[in-house]
Amino acid sequence: MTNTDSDNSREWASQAYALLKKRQEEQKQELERREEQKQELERREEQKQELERREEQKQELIDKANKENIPIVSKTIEEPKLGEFDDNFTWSAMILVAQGKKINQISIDEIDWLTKLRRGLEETRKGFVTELLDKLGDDPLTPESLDDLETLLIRADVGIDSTDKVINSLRKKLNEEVVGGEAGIKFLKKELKLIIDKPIKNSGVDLLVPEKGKLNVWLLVGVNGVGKTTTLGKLAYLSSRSNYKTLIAAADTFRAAAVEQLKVWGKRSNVDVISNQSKNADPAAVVFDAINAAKKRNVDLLLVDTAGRLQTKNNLMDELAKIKKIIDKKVPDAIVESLLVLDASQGQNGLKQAKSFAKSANLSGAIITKLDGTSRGGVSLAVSEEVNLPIRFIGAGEGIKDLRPFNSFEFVEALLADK
Ligand SMILES: Nc1nc2c(ncn2[C@@H]2O[C@H](COP(=O)(O)OP(=O)(O)OP(=O)(O)O)[C@@H](O)[C@H]2O)c(=O)[nH]1
Ligand SMILES: [Mg+2]
Repeated sequence: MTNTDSDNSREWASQAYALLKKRQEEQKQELERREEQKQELERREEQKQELERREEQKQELIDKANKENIPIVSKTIEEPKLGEFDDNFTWSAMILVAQGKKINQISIDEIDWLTKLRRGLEETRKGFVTELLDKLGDDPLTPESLDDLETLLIRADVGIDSTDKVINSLRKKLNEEVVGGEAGIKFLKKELKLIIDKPIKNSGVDLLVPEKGKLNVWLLVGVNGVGKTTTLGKLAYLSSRSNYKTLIAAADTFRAAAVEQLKVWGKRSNVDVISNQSKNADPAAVVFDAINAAKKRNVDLLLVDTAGRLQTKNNLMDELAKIKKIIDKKVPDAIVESLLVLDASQGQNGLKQAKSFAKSANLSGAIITKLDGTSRGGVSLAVSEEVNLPIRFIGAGEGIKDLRPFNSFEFVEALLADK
């Protein structure tokens, strides 16, 4: 081998080595790549199995919930906690017992609500009962104390008609017998309850619930800002919690943010919202779509949110009439409720609204909102007496659980609670 040959061989060997090294490097990388791929596949398989396992668990829970009638609602809603053993608890428990509840039937939810109701009516009570009790003392009622009571009732927005009714009954009783302070309050409670109960009795329905096996359509109507959308959100929660298949129709197409507001409420209670995002969409067309969806999905309760204000050329009542017409045409056997939402804090103004809606909107009931923190809770009585509307629900707060079916006993007890 010559020197040149030797140099060439060395060069060749070096190139071969470099090549082999490169090939080995590539093989190593290929192996690493395959290993990674394998691991990725395994990871995905594990994830898939995990998802399937969770899905199975979820289905099991749903089946179990359905079987045992346990409501399935979003976990994000905070459950009320048992507070102190205080005056609020004692009063609430006593109200439940007075209605025939057994100790083991009492829930924290109920105590929580009654506490809210009593607290909510505090302002109304302050300017009314507290003063009344101060004036009455332990002495028997006199014609003068009746005059005081009359003023107080009017001031609490109870309305002239209801006030007249109560005062006349009390006067009649006074003519017949001596009535002490405590007996006077008891009689007052009875009279107020009679006034509130009358339209409820007349309607033939003590407690408004969706009728199973039929499509129930509840329209929420009222002027702007009274709490229609919030109330609808709370109703959706109550309804889905009670295992009614529920759907929401976003028929307030006037206010741009209304649909988003409803979707947030829908999400909280796992209820779908049917909407049409396009500008100036026709509310009746949204209701049309919602009814189609409701029929397809076998919905029990369709909740319809409506606008509180429209462009001036459109009339609120015309729009409501159009919505009603669509419902009557598409589902003539649906059970339709037109519920007027009233903001208690608007007092006599709210009463005026109720009267004008009642004239043209063919209402079947009322929902009183914002009873928390107003001194005008007495307006509920005026709605019953002067507009003859059964009160179906009351709201006392902005939370999802701050709405309950109306219970006249609880309401009057909270209104006239003596502390
Ligand atoms: N404190 C209190 N606030 C309430 C209650 N119900 C509703 N609200 C508040 O009232 C405001 C108006 O409520 P909405 O539900 O938007 O009223 P709306 O009638 O749908 O209003 P429009 O769609 O504009 O006609 C909101 O800030 C609610 O949080 C209640 O019971 N108590
Ligand atoms: Mg609204």
